[in-house]
Amino acid sequence: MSYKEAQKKYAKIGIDTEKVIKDLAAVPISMHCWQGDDVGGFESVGGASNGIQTTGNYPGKATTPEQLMADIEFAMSLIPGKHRVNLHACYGIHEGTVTDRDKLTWKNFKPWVDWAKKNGFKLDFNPTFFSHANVVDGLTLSSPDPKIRKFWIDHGVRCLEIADYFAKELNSTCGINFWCPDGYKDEPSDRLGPRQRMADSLDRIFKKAKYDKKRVIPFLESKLFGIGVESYTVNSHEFVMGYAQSRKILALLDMGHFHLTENVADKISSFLMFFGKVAFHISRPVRWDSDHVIRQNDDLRAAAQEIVKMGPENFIIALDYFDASICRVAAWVLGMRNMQKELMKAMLTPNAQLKALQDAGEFTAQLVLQEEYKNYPFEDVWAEFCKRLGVPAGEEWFKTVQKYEKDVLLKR
Ligand code: RNT
Ligand code: ZN
Repeated sequence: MSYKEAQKKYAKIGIDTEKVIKDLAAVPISMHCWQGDDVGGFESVGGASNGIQTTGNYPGKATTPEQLMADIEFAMSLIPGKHRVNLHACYGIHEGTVTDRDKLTWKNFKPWVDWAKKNGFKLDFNPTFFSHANVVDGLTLSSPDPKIRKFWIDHGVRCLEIADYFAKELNSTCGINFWCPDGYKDEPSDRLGPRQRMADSLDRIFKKAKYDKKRVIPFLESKLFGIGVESYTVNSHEFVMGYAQSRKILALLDMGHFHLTENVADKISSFLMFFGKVAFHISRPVRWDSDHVIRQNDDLRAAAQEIVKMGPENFIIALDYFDASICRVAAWVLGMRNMQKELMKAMLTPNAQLKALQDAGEFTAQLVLQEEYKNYPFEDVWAEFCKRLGVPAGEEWFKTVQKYEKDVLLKR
């Protein structure tokens, strides 16, 4: 089918494909720098640890800031639209000796800002509460040791100030996500104490840091469990909901941080009602929080449908996965495009009509049409979208990645 024919077919069910193309182009996705080097960062050669791990050793990963920047630029050239880049504090750039996390400043991120300006990217940020010797007995901000807590509080303060620098320099908002791995492998005797210490540490961070409250948007990420911390996670879903709600910050939903039979998409509308905005880590858990590359599966479809129905402008959409067993650049491009494809499919769904059927109790018609609309000619609209934004529409993008892999990645 041609785009013109698809446009007519969609018009019959009340969908304006021109508007969809325009609307989708305006949705920025925050692309995670950490897919490029297996959450390694530039502080040590140790790799990811403390509640986070990657599997695989596919060749060609970025090991310097220049390589990571080049790979991100290349990946972005195959993704339609203009997007954001999500950095972690462990990606600070150090001349000679490494500045420790409690002393990081904007200077460690100036090269990233210069690069972002040159490429027209906006930046988001994350303090890094893992892969560090000061994660003691699996704890950071909730440690019973005041010295350890202070180190991580100082880190949080520094990071909010770096986020403020990003926001000012790039004239944009900057989302900053707090994820702490804190938890216990086995049944703790005290479940309350670590949570009280966590809340106190977070309060101190937000109180001490100087940042523009309008432009810097902090959120706290909840989690069910991690490898090695199976019995107790300090920042559980309930803790995060309570903390974020009472302190007027946002809560972040990660698709891999719930029981696998839970419907994460169902949580979105409640979040939106009570927080106004939702921060989202788009990920794909396979049997556990494995952070596989996102696919066009039912979970992603359901999340995208909710995002579109609730208004994409109310979301901070950030990808969070890291597969070290396949070409990392391909993993970025595929995941970003899959996210956009599902958003487009959701925009091409006549949601008002389906809602009316629900409200009228017409459940048979609702089911039939929900299924039939899935087979509408989405790919023709997608191809037109890609054409207008100057990127390949189909799998030919992968040939370009293969060439980059041969010419650049495999020569590292
Ligand atoms: C870990 C969390 C967290 C990290 C990133 C690197 O389970 O999902 O968001 O993946 O901060
Ligand atoms: Zn996450």
